[in-house]
Amino acid sequence: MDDLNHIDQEIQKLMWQMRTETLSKMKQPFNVDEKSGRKDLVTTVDKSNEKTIVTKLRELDPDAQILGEEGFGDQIDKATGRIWLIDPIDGTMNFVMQQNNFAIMISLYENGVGVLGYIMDVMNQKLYHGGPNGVFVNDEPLIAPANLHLRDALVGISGPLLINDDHNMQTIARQSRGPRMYGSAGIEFAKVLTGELIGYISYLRPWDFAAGKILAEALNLRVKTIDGGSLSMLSSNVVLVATERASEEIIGLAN
Ligand code: 2AM
Ligand code: CA
Repeated sequence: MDDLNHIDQEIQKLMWQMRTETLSKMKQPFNVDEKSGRKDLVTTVDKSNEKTIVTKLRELDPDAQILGEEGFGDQIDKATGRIWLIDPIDGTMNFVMQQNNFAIMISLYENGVGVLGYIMDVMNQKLYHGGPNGVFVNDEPLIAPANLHLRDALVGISGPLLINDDHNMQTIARQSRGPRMYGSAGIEFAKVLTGELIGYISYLRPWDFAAGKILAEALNLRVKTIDGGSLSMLSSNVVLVATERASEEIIGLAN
């Protein structure tokens, strides 16, 4: 394998290339299919993005395994060794309905430990990237957000969790300064990294939270399941990312 710094530079370039390609494909007609139902979409752009990313990762890191949402990577049953996770469009519903508020995400884990994470906010032209040694937005270093209490800040909560009041989400929303809902895990993780949100709670699959978890933990944020446990990297979890104080408060209210 090439050294990590070289890989990091190459993936940053790839993320900007994927942004350009996604913008140009978005302006042309593309097909939209339903996966599990009318609220779970996939487009030809999701699929072609994933194919391009898988091809590049195979070239850069041939011995690693790849877990991609649309299935162009490998079948993975153990979180050991080097694993790349890909979400080729995160917030596909927003991509289709709004042409805004969606992300492209890639991350690298080694034996379950986060190494590199990338979240591209396509429409705002912002690449959140880094690893345990530091987090950047484009070329600017990010500093850890203030360790605020839930009552002093806005909290991101996914639509289904809040509507159904799962894990007392309506109480949690009421105790904050207000809930917000953006419909893309990548965009919401980015808002927690910058301190716009004190936290974010959603039912997520591994590629939805993998990149955000690496960047958040590097900024001293807590990333856990809603009952305070550690996340499984190979299955869905109700994920809570938040400041240390808000994380304790939210876990207390949710259980
Ligand atoms: P996706 O667009 O990559 O599928 C929407 O609330 C956010 O939650 C998006 O980041 C979406 O990712 C993610 N998500 C995870 N599980 C989902 C599910 N079962 N249905 C819809 N969105 C889901
Ligand atoms: Ca996706």
